[in-house]
Amino acid sequence: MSKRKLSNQQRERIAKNQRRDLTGSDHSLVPESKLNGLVISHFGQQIDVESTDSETAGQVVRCYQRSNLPPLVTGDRVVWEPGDGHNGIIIAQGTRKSEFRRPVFGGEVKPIAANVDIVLVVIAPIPVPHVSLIDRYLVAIETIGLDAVIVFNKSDLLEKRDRRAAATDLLAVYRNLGYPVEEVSAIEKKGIESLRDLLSGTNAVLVGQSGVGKSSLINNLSEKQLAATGLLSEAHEQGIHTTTTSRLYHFPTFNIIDSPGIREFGLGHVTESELFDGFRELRSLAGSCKYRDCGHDGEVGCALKAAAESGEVDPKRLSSYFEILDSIRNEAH
Ligand SMILES: Nc1nc2c(ncn2[C@@H]2O[C@H](COP(=O)(O)OP(=O)(O)O)[C@@H](O)[C@H]2O)c(=O)[nH]1
Ligand SMILES: [Mg+2]
Ligand SMILES: [Zn+2]
Repeated sequence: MSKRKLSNQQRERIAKNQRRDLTGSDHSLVPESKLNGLVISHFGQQIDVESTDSETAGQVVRCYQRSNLPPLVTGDRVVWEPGDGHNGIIIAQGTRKSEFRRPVFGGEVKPIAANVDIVLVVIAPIPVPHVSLIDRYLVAIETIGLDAVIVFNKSDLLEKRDRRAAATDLLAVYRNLGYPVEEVSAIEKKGIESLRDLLSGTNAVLVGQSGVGKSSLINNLSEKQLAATGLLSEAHEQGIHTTTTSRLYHFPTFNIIDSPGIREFGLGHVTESELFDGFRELRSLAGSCKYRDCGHDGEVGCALKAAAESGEVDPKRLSSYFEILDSIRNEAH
């Protein structure tokens, strides 16, 4: 996608054209000089907007947003106007069908992608996955009502037997819960076809720790290099941040948003009852404890304790639930 400025000729043609309004508002309300667009990426004050109007569709123009608009994110539908020179100005935001959020330090909630319907939680043998991080993502996804898929990348690194065993155990937990699990290798292009099929017709966002291979997956889903990838630092086995902002990529049958890697994922905006519901296997146990105010902390007649003992609920998931519960209680103070 090249950044080109709209020629005067194009602008005139645009002005003459009847346009679709993708923000869902009344067509007649969009004045003629205005264009529909899609936020592709965001760098501080500057936002790359791709025109979605037929005449200029696909062209990306760097824009600023009117100060009365809320913060915009990748995937937002907008109405914009070509300005002087290279830049444009965003004058309206379309309604969001969905918004994938994560809180940043200090408890502030920050959306990272709009209008997505599926979230790919990417994990890998290295960096070693944290169950509680996976579960935090799943709670955030369940709370918003989006579909979650676990993508286990770098399957080429599973030659070592202990690593293979650990991965099998971990993935079994999520498979048993009914989450789709895709084992892939971006580098060896394994499992890529199946991932492509699963993505068909969706707007997806990739999330997960830095260094798991999100950008590499984007590059290997297509035939050409699209996203910058980072080298894993040998010493820390953590990814070097090369993706610093979310960016949307178009594929023939789907769209996918690459997001920057994160080390921590808080859930400041999630309530205790949302957390409970975010663990799908716990939902059916709501209200089944003997005491209404059960703290699920070893109390007599606790349904969670019983479910863990009978094997109905995975003990790893239950301890992850408690760990997150503790952290949201602490974040609330
Ligand atoms: N062995 C192996 N390495 C991979 C694979 N996918 C990505 N990597 C490496 O992991 C590192 C981080 O990849 P990157 O895509 O930047 O991760 P991101 O931070 O999640 O976007 C790079 O050195 C990649 O070459 C894979 O399938 N197998
Ligand atoms: Mg990246
Ligand atoms: Zn209980």
